Amino acid sequence: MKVAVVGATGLVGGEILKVLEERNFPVTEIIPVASEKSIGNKVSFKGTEYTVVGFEDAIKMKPNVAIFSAGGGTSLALAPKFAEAGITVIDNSSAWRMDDTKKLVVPEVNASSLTPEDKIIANPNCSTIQMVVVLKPLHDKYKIKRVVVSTYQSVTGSGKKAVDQLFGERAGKEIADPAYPHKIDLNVIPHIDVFLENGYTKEEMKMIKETNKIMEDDSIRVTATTVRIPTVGGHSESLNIEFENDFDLDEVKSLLANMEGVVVQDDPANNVYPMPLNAHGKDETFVGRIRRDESQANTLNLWCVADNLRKGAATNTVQIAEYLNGKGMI
Ligand code: 2RA
Repeated sequence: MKVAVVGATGLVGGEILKVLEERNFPVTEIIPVASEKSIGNKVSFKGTEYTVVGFEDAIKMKPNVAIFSAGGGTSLALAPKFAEAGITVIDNSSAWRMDDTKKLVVPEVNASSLTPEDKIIANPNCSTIQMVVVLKPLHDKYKIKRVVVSTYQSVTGSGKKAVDQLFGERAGKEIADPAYPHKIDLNVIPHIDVFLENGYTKEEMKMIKETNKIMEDDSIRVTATTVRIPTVGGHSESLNIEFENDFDLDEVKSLLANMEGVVVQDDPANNVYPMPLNAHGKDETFVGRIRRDESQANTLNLWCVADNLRKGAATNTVQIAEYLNGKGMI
């Protein structure tokens, strides 16, 4: 497989290269692609140095698949050009996610919806991905009515500039060009992406709309509050889930334990629960603090954590490529 990584010099691009390498995706050639200013730079993959090329050259090199992580504008402009040349695009930006003609895929949940005709495939938002892998087995069994989610999101979700802001502040440096409108070290910012007219942020609305699309069920009601915290290991989420039907707590734990990509870490007596420090660098979504909401019937509380650069971005895109390759679609 010839694999183009568009945005190869960014935080997620670097992670995609790492994940392709670690998961032994059958790569014969990596084509690192980036904007003008990075062309000619070197990127290393499995001990070989590859030169970063521009978009036009990348298309001429005819990769089987192009994994994009270069922002919405780049995706809108360039993904169709790759697709027209017969190259399957897996896109990590928000550009195509809510387009009715494009699939929005979390492989453990809805990969089976993919067909060879899908030439631009959207990768969901990081905070949505880890939530839906947890919701899926529970929805199948008890039918979800409503989800109330509050997130605690890592600064890595805002890119390198935000990581530099956190560590710069921690080192007592003056930050000339901060990623956030406030200090992030020793702080919590209830504001991710831009505010919309309804008072929610775009990140919150992504979690709502994307969940309905991926789960193929608009009847699931979702409400979200998304919050940035000064950590780098991954995103954490508190989920309150109301079901149509009653559930058994042990059965809930076993459904989650049997879900592909989910690991249950739930032993409060021994202080075992998911944390970003432990999820960092891992591909799974970790779930714990699983308990009944005693204020309401048929309702569950839990806590889930995943590395947002891995399962929330790079790993999910590579898993889509693995699925397509396994089915002979690329
Ligand atoms: C964030 N969801 O964490 C974004 C990244 N895609 O800010």
